[in-house]
Amino acid sequence: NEHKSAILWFTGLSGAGKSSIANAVSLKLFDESIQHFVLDGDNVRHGLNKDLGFSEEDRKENIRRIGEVAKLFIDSGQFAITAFISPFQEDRNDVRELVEEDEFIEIHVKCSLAECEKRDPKGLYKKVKQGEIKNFTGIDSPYEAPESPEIVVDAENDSVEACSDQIIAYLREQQYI
Ligand code: GGZ
Repeated sequence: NEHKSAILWFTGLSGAGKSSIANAVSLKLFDESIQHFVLDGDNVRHGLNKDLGFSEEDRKENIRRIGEVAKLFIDSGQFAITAFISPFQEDRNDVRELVEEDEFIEIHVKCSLAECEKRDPKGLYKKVKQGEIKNFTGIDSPYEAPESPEIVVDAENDSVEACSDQIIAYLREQQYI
């Protein structure tokens, strides 16, 4: 289908809902036959980036490689949807610089740490409390919220469905799709 491709760059805390919302957006694009691919921890951190951990340096390299892969998808005419914490503004800015100005859409999946800890979908915050995981984002590793994201979704109060609708509406308004 006719569209202008871009990177939909999700950023937010662990448990905020990045992957769920990214997958909901993916379903909606699929329904309209719009080519795209979702990059997330499951298909990147276990393969291409399995040599990387969660130190500041490794997170930086993680994001750099994901940015380069996302750019390849744009070059192939597809949307790249990325769902990583990507905690540092500088690293996200570096990815923005890789592509044309209108090809990077930064999406803040906003949800408070308290709510993420309460949801704890993978039991990771519990493990952090028990001292089993170190350098966890939001606890003992920093998260820098986006300074000027194209989109902010309120993942604390709005449903996955509503957040994904908001993103699709943006893509229509800005005439990407
Ligand atoms: C943050 C961690 C950590 C630490 C393991 N800090 O909720 P999840 O499980 O599925 O998402 C988190 C994922 C974060 O990987 P990213 O590649 O998105 O991070 S970054 O962009 O900062 O490079 C979490 C799990 O991996 N996880 N240890 N210490 N999240």
